[in-house]
Amino acid sequence: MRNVFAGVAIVSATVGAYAGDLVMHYDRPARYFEEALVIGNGKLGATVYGGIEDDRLSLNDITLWTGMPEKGSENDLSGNVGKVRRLLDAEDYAGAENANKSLQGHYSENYQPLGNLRISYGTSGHGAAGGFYRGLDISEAVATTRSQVEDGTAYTREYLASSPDSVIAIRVTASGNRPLEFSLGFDSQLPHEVSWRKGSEMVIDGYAAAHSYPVYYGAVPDSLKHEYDEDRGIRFRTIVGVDAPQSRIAMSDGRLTVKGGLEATILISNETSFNGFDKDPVRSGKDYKAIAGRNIDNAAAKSFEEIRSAHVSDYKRLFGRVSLDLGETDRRIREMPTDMQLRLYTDSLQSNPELEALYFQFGRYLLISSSRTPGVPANLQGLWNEKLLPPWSCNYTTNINLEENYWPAENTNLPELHMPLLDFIGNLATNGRDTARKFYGVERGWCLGHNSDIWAMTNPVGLGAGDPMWASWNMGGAWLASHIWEHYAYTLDRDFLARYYPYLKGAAEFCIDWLVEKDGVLTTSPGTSPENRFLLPDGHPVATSYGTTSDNAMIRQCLMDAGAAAKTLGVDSGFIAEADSVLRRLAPYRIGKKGSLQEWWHDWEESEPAHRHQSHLYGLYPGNHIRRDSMPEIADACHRTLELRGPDATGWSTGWRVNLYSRLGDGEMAYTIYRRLLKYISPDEYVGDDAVRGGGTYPNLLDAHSPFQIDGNFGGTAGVAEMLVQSTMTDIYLLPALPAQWRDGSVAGLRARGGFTVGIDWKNGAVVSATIGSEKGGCTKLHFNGTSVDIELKPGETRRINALPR
Ligand code: FUC
Repeated sequence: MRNVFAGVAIVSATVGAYAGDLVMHYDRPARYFEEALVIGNGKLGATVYGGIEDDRLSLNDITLWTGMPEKGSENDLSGNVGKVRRLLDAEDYAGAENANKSLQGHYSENYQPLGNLRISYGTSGHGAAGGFYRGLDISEAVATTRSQVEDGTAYTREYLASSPDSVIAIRVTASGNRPLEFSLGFDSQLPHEVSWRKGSEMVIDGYAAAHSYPVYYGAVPDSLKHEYDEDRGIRFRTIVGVDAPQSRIAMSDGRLTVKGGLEATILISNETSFNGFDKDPVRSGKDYKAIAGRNIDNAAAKSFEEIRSAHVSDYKRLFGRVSLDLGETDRRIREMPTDMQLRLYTDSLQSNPELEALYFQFGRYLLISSSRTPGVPANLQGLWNEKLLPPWSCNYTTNINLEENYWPAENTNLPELHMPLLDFIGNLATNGRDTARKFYGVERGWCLGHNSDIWAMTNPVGLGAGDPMWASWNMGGAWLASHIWEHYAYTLDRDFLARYYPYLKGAAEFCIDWLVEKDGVLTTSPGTSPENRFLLPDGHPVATSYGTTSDNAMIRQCLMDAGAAAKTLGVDSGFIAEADSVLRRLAPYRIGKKGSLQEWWHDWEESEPAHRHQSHLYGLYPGNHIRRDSMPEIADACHRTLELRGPDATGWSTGWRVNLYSRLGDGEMAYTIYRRLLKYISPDEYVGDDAVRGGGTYPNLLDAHSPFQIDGNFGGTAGVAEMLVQSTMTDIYLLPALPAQWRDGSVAGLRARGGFTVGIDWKNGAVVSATIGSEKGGCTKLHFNGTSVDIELKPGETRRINALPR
């Protein structure tokens, strides 16, 4: 890796490298995944390497998973709950920890890579004589590679993933005298066959395993972790076609070659047979071959320009709703490649407000690119995965990661992109009834463990040997169901609430029936505090206990949200009364001997005081029942918890902490932690002495857990919005956690609870003017510059409020 400081002067002299503040740009092709640029239409996606002679797009379809629909648990294990509870009553925590493993079922399935499109320009002279450029313009969702050869010919490639046309389109152009010459090949780690269609289209038919195990499951060697079966599992068809009117196109040895002409368009379509979480993908699968064919035929009937312009306007309709200006970056810095900017930003105290705003907007770009498939939310890597055995199966982890993906959906004005998750909750609510009964003996409602997959698996994992600190947790339903109320709170969409309320109520009913009475209050038994452990007096670490603060917090929020939903809809008065009475009896928060929020029933020492999870702070964020105004001591204890956890964590944890500090009104710490999230991290396979590891941000601005997980990107984006606007159903707070570093700025298009859209212009840290709009009309109290104003808007009204000079 080059020394970035030495590179500053040289790079700033590169003409035209800077192309606007919403462009990521680089001066060389990607060598590693963590340098490559991701594009996606919410279903089909690619990681683009932009190689000069050999280009690679690693392809994904968000519906390509191993496995088959859930069959539910064969055994009823709920009889084991009593034993764990008895051991806990006897304070035999080590015994309870062991017994807790008897409440575990199978693991989730794995998300699979589709394959690679390899574009080989060979010796045809695409090699750069200088001026290599690789970039991703997130204001349009188009990636570009440009290179030049000696005779002045410039080659440009544009890559996009179109939602309106359901294809990936690549345009390759030569401007000069030297015509194009390249060949295309496809490879995949999945079983597949290549055939030809319509003379010059490459067709790849393949399938995923009917079952697989996670990479970390030691009982089965990696080579046996995938069970392939020609007659079971999700099928796919990929079609690659080229439109190059002035060229000769030929097929040989499984490759397409294109020679002559100055312009070519490559189209890729893909469809899988996945037809819903409960449908057999073979016997009741989608007509995937016909769909893949139709999509490429329709796109091939259009010019690249038509596909591009439909894509850009569709994308901008979503992306363009929010603008953010945090100030200007020094010209010499912003002309540097994005990875070098990130490194400089990490290694010095250099300010780079455009990079900070770019990271915020990149999270919105990623949500638009990965969350547009009904019932299939963005997974642990959004949708970009190259591995057959990806870290944590690239699945849905519900003790933080899946939910964090959706934190920016409402406040950064992308509510329709929340729907894949909200529909997925419906699938979980269906399967989770069986889990509630067979694992926990609870007859009402539904529940979910800490993992799920495209089949909406709900059981706790571990096969009887999983460590309870992560495997034995059943609050996934309670946590996820609060997203239903949040979507309503921001949109005031009553029809939505009426349709999804049963899932929220079902999650709450499970919680009510799972509670036990302990020392006169209600709490859970057994419970864990993801994924931390406490130390027994003999120093032994254990996770299984009764009465964990995070269980109580999630149940509290779930019952509050379910009650609010029932009241809004004017239904279920009996349930409202039941939820209210449980809320009154729920175990209260406690402050421990260190002044922090107590994580467990007893004030035990944590086995990892700097643990990445901080689930006991759930009520502060993403929940909203710990508030500085109504619970000041508890809020202070949350602050103390964060101080004790320290500044270093994984990407997602760091993103979470930005939001937590924002809720505490501590803009300086929120900003410090945001900078920490933007810490430069080297690609995982880079092995130089100067490699930087840990949680932060890779050169391509994807989040480093590490390895890559997308949740930190989304947490960071939500966190910036949270620093600028906070809201309840009755109040909106402007600039509640503005750091001194963002002295002057403006934001437009953020959303607030109560159905409002908010814009702010600020100077010297104070609001100069605010714009507040409402589609449905409503009242709120606007708090800014130490004062507050009551606002009432008619449907469709937007009002501008000028602040009096302070
Ligand atoms: C939880 C976290 C890990 C990781 C995994 C996907 O188990 O504790 O750090 O993010 O999910």
